[in-house]
Order: sequence, then C-alpha cells, then structure tokens
Amino acid sequence: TLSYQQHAYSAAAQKALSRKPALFINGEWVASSHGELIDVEDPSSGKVVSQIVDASVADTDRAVAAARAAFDDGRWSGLAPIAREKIMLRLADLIEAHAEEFAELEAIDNGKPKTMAGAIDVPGAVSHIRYMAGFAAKVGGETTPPYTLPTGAFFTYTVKEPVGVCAQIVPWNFPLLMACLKIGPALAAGCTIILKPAEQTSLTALRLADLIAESGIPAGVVNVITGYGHISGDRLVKHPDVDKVAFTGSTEIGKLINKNATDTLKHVTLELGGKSPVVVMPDVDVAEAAPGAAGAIFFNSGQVCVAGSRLYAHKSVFDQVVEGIANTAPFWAPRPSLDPAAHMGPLVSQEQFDRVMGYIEAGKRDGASVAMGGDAPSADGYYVNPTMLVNVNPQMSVVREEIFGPVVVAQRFDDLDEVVKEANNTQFGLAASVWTKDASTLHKLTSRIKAGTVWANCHAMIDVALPFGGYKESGVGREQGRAGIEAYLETKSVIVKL
Ligand code: TXE
Repeated sequence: TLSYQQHAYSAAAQKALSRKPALFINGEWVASSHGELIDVEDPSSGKVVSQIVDASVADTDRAVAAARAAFDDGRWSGLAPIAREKIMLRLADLIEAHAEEFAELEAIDNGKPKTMAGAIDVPGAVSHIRYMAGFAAKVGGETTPPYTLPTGAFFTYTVKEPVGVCAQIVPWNFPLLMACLKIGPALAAGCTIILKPAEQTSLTALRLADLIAESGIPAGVVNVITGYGHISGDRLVKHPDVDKVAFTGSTEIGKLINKNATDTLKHVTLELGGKSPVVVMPDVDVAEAAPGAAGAIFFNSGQVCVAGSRLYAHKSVFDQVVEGIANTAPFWAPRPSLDPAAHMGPLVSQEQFDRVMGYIEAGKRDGASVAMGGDAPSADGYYVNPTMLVNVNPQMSVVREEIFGPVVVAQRFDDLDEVVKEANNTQFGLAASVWTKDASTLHKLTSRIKAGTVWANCHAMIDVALPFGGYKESGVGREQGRAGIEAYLETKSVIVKL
C-alpha cells in the first residue's frame, strides 16, 4: 500500500500560488476586463490551490495590439542580433537559476513528479532558449545567381525576415518546456509573441513572464495571457493582426484552428496527437527492451504526444516482454508529485482521469484482457495505475485512438511486413520506436514506418537540434533544429536592375 499523504509546498511555491491573478501585457501585469477567474488545482490532491485570469476577447485584443506595436516599431527585430542572442541567453540563465522553483510549480500544477520536472522539463526549457539564441545571428538569405536574367545586368539576393506577430498556444503536459520551445525560435527570428498556456497549467508561464521582464526583452515583445481556448485562444487564431499561429494540442482542436486561421491566411504550424508504435523484434535483449517499452508509455503518466501506446512484440518474445513490462508496476505506481520516490504522478485533471478510465472500460467491454493495472488506486487526486491490455484487435478504440494516459495495448506479430503494415495502420504519424540489434532490420523499419521521428533502441529521446513534427494527422510543419527557426521567417527576394 502506498501513502498518498500530501507534501508541504515551499515558500517560493506558496508565493507563486498567492500572486494576484493578472495578465502580462506590454511588460506590465494587468487585471482582466471582466474579472472572470479560473481555479488552479493540484492534481495530486484535487484541491484548488490558486486562481488565474480567464482572458476575455477584449484582453486578448489588448495583448495583440501590444505585440503588433512592438513588432511594427522594430524594438526587438531592429536590435543587433548579438544583442538579441545575449538577452535570450540571459533569460535561459534566469530560468536555470530558478530551476528548483519551476520544477516544484510544474509538479503542483500538472501532477508530474518534481524529480522528473527537474530532470527533464526545466533543463529542456533552458536548452530550447539557448539553442535558438544561437540562430539569432546565423539565419540569413543568400546571393543567388539568376537563371533567365542576364547576370551582369541584375543583382539578385534573398533576405530572411521575421514572420511578425505570433500566437503560441500550448497544452498542459509539458507547460514550461512547451512555452520555451515556442518562444525560443520566435524570439531568435525577431518576432513578437502572445503566449497562451493551457487553462489547467498556467503557473510556470506566469513565472516565466517575470523572468522575461527581468531578462531585458523589451515590453510588448512577449505577452502572456491565461484563459480558455474557446475564448482567448479562438480570438488569437482569428485576429487579423496575428501573422502566425503555432499550436500544440489535440488533433481535434488542431483541425479547428487550421480552419479558423484560413480567413486571415495565417501561417500555421501544428503539433498534434499520436498513437506511436513500439516494435520489438525477436533478437532483442528482453531485460532491456521491456523496461524501455514500459518507460515509453508510463513516462509523464502517458500524457506525452509521442507516448509508445501501441506495443508490437514478435510472437517469440511476446510473453516475456509482456511479463517484463508487468514487472515494472511497482516502479511506476502513481504517487503524489512532490513525493521524492515518485516516478509517475496523477493525471492532470478529473476530465483526463474520466477520459482515460473511460478508455480502459471500453477496452474491457470490447474483449481486451488486463495484463497489468486496469484500475485506479483509491485516493484523492487523479491517479491511474499503469495499465497494459492484451487480446486486442485493430478495430478497438483503445488501439485506434489517442488515450493520453498510462495505457498500452500489446499485440504480437509474425514477420516484418505484417508489423510495418500494422504500425502504419493509424491516422497518426508522430513517432515510433524499433527495438532490434540487427542493423539491416533496423534500417528497414526506420525507412518504412511513416512517422516524423523514429527511435531505435530508445524512446522519447528529444533533442532540440533535431526537427520534430508529425506525418499524417499528427501535424503540419516542424519545430526544433533549423527547420524550427525557418517556421518563424519569411523569405524576401530582391531583384535589382543595375
Ligand atoms: O486539448 P486541447 P485538451 C490530446 C490528448 C488529450 C486531448 C484533450 O489526447 O486527451 O488532447 O486535451 C487551447 N482555439 N492532447 O482538451 O483542447 C487550450 O486552451 C484556440 C495531445 O486539453 O487541444 C490549450 O491551451 N485554442 C497534446 C490548448 O489549446 C484552443 C497535448 C490544448 O488544448 C481552442 C494536449 C480553440 N478553439 C492534449 N480550444 C499533444 N499533442 O501533446 C482549446 N484551445
């Protein structure tokens, strides 16, 4: 039996939780136009611990006006690139200096273990800003010879310019990390920003705004507004003065945003859902692959866009892999996020808990058998036990749909052609992992699986230098790497008659 005893918050966290609800617009903390607030819950206890502003359409318009003015007068894009780079590096240092506080706030707000937030979310956020800062001075156009125009009579070149005012809408699974992943390339490119964190998890974005002000980023360049997606998020997507929308979230809302952005023909990048396959070949060392496959799904309680939620193990190792994963149950048993022994916390909200438990019940009704978990511990808070379903088939909703919880469906296969077909039998194409020591099998699989990222003998290893995004309904465009900054740049061609 586990103790679900709650842990005390630090003084720094209590201070952040008791701050007056406000929006960060034009470098100042301002009240909302209508005074509506949203409760902030700690998913480890289900208790309300703070409140944030539910930004109105008028508040949103005010933030867009600030970002527009800041872009149009060039107070950021007009700086020397070395100055932008220096300020961004200062912001990265400030986040790092507050790592402990950010990790705790993220644990309180999202429910992820503080140890995980400290090991992954916060250093990841810092890396995104630092890596992109280096691009501020390193993206440019080229002098390119013309093709049909006479060379001596014309001088032709391209210039890279910032796209403009960017609305950045992020989800609740990696709040600070996603915020920094979004603002990094936009700032390096010289854009201005309205960042909208998810209504469930806005605490770290608000604290980030304090550090943005402290870093020396000019007022109006980054604005942070909290609130519901269908109000402030929707207004950002439709606002004529916003030039680009970058969204991470559900495929359903991603499709809606794509439609809503059409009238003003905004640039749109979308990072959406997944149902990523984990393919285990017969030659693996099961002692390595089984815990690897468990981590692929149970990390962050399965609330990861690249979660390895469909396991395909070769029939010769299937039983051993299933047993090996089931044996990790004590390690992944959910605990309160501030418990130093926690490897997995609760889910983010009652809504997500109901959704995940609904899928587990649907799986059982459809005839799946439970090989691990399948239930929730009795405790306050939104805990779900790590779960594995077997005896499943490709028609079941647990196999087809993104559950976004600690639930993996395990299937066996006979040969490579069969597993490639099944791995690709999905509307999604975000990621996949393949587990084999045979180089030829490895390359056959990586080339035939349709996904934006394919890992071999590991899963969810994300590096900011490598482009990230989805095939099929998992998204549009790429973030990270050079592709990530290109998404915030326009290319202008200049043709000069001499
Ligand atoms: O996501 P939403 P939800 C998936 C996952 C999860 C499901 C539901 O399967 O169970 O989505 O989560 C803002 N215009 N993912 O409902 O609604 C919203 O305020 C503009 C996968 O929380 O997509 C928040 O900031 N913005 C995913 C953000 O969109 C709108 C991560 C994401 O919320 C909006 C999260 C609108 N009309 C959920 N409606 C991943 N790929 O990592 C909402 N928003």
